[in-house]
Amino acid sequence: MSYFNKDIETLPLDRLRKLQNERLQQQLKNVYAKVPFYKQLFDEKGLTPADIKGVEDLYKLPFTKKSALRDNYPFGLFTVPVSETARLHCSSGTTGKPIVVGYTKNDLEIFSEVIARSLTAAGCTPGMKLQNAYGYGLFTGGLGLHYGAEKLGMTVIPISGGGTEKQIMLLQDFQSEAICCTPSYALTIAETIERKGIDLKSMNLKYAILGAEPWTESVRMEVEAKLGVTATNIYGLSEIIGPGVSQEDFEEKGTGSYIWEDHFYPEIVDKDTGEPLPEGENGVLVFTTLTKEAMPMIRYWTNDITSLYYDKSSKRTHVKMGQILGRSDDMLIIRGVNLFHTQVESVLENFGEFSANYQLIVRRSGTMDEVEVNIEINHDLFEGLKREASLNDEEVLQHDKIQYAHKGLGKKIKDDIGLSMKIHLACPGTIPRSEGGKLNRILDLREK
Ligand code: DLL
Repeated sequence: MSYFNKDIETLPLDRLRKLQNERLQQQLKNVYAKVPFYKQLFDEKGLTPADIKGVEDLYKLPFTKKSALRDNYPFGLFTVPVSETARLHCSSGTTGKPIVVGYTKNDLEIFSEVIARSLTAAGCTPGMKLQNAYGYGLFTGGLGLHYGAEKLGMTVIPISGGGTEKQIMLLQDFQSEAICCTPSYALTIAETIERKGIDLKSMNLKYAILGAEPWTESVRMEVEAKLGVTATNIYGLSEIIGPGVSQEDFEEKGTGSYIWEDHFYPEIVDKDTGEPLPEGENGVLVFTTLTKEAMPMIRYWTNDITSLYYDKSSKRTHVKMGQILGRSDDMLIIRGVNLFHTQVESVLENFGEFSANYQLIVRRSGTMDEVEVNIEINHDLFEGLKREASLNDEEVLQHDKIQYAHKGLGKKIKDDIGLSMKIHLACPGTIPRSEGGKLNRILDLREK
């Protein structure tokens, strides 16, 4: 196992807790003194920072939600004058104004440190070239990965998202060993390489660091096979720091991502009651930043649904989180059934006849909500059937083999998820792809 900061990454749990508690007390004193929003939260509960002795007392404090950032737009949650910040980033809100986050020089140091740890866990080493295909600009992905990779000693290729042909050209010409981008964009690049018949031997890619949107094992398998890489998950959110809040280790793929908890203390709580949930249970992920200076967050309600657990078999002591199952706010409720699009993705994993590209379209018909799964046929199967039986596109869609899988998929969705969904089969390459940014898998056409 490789570390960027072995002492901290393997710190025994009792010492990690002690460090967290010291940092938490300092942090709470700071926000109480400097941010009226937080002082009010404490006052309303009749609490002072001295009442929170350590992380085990955090449950006494209320949550901070995204609305707090909106209400205090743009700089109302900062502990320092804007002139003392070194950088500002934004994340798109669901409506209206963006969410603004600020960093002091020290915050940027920590940002780079957690990214350097993450890239090391992903398999990267100093001297490797990282093609950074996360968007540069207000989004935290581009610059976040950029400075962290430099801190690790990598050579960064700041290509940003999009421009797939150029991405592929540089992968070949520069022989980049690692790429970072959204999983859906990695699929776009992989499919383009396949379509153009480019030999993977002309490239030197070994690692892909994918995040910023939910993805599943089937996407991992497809990206790994088509790009010849080991793909790991990077997670984060602007409000907490950006990417690098947690990262999967490439030697422990599929067992969860380490949360760098000396900086970000996580909790899992019930999405309805807010009560803390035990290790292993799914609920809303909540973070308290322990070291952030410019814009600390206390019990920030991420809306992301996952679980936490300590992997006793690992040398790293920090807690692991599972894949993000979805967001509590983009969770669909269809005829009373809670639905995350990743549930449909998990069913699709069983059907090699289809590609990993799909979209869920939600419509209201009378008083009933209906979900349609728009799914592409696997490219090789499609072309194979076309060639073998000299069929046109429409005839391939009607082919027995495809119709059989179509019925099977409908039944398995009904059995596994408890909902009947309409399935619409599409030709390869016809469902929208990521152009470098996040991909929205759900098209909700219901009137709000
Ligand atoms: O997406 C930061 C980031 C950049 C993470 C690059 C990873 C790589 P925001 O734009 O603020 O920040 O969006 C944060 O994206 O609350 C999750 O819902 C989702 N998200 C981020 N990473 C993952 C992931 C960046 N690995 C929101 N898996 C978060 C699932 C993710 N969802």
